[in-house]
Amino acid sequence: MLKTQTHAWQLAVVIWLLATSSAGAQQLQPFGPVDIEPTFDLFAPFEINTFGPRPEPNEGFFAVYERLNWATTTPRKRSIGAGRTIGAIHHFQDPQNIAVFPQPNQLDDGIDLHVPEAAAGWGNRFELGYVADRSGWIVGVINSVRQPQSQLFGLAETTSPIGTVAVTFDHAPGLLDGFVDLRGPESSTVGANGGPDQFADDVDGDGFFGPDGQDTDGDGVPDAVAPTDFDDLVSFLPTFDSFVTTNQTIINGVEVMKLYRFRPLDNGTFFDFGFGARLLSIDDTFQASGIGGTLGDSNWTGEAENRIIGPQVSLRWLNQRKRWRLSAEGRFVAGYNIQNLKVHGEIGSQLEPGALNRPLFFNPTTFRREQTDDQFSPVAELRLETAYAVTKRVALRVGWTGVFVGRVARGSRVIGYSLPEPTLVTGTEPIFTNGVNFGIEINR
Ligand SMILES: [Ca+2]
Ligand SMILES: [Ca+2]
Ligand SMILES: [Ca+2]
Repeated sequence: MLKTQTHAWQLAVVIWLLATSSAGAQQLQPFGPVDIEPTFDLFAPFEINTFGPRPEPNEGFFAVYERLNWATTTPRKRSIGAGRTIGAIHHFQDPQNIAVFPQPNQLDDGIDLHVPEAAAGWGNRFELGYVADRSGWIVGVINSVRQPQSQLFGLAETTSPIGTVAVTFDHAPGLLDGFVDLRGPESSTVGANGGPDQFADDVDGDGFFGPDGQDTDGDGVPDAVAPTDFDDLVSFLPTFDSFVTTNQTIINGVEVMKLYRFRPLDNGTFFDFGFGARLLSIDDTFQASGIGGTLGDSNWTGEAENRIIGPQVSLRWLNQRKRWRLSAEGRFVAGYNIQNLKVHGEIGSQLEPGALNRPLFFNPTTFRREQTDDQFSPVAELRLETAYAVTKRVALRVGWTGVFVGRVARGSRVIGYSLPEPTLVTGTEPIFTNGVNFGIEINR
């Protein structure tokens, strides 16, 4: 993105230099001779012409700087595994802290469905250009509208040895099976009040304790070597003690347009028509990180870079009433979206195969997948603004901007929730970003 911004600035500076170089303007002006001189009367008083024809709108070089505060729609939620019966839910509800044994349970929802709500982010918008003899050029740059937002699930201090926050992953049967240790005898010296005793629990009650032997004297503690009792295996859920998700959307853009200004109407109304090209960049990143539980520690990231480029047309309506000016402007881009998609992370970095309360055969797994995809992504933008002329050349501006973009890839949606390795899935959705802008304009 830095490269795009740098190019945009270089382009803007070159155009500015070409236009302001009085010696070179006549020869180097690529779009026909423009016989205008730079204006320096920034502080000339605003003139209200009450006689004769209305003054023409400002011509010459202009510059606009605005702060943006925009919010972008949250990625759509997905129904992964909803209603599917997998694994087991476990909990310590009993006041004596006696484990309730895992039972197959209906899982209606998963953490992967919960992308943090959208938050407004700050950014900048710059516009440079000129209008002379009712035609001109404009270069616009949108710079880093960042919208980070995170959400924490679960408790930092948990009472369950097998996690408190479940994430719905698809996986082969048996992948998450393991021996559980949630209880021990009352006499246990390790676990208090019948809690975990570091021997696998005898889930099926036949006196054999998973891999830990047989209880021959009935005291609830295995005391003799015996073959592993695989009937004591349970299916764990993918769980963590605590879990954090973060979503960030960064928007950048640059546009270059040729402007034509229609002859003003008598009531102070005039129209600008523009056509040119636009590059809009939407980088969306979703990160998830889980600690503890049956799959600790795990993290995975979905990144979706959207580079939308295409021809742009614009139409701007303005109405000037003394010092106040109202304007409405629509822009449309027939955009081609080149998407760069990535999924990467690590699952179960703390896993030790064979450990109690963990999947028996699951090893720590790292993964990385990348893919590109192309889409047609139309962009429609609407700006509503009002400006107040402080002097003849300087005005303060406030307004609203809404941008609709079709077929955008989102970071949270490229992640395919399967184990042992998450996959990459393609898919797009429209997004809408909007918010306020305010700033200063010089000779616009
Ligand atoms: Ca036990
Ligand atoms: Ca058993
Ligand atoms: Ca015993």
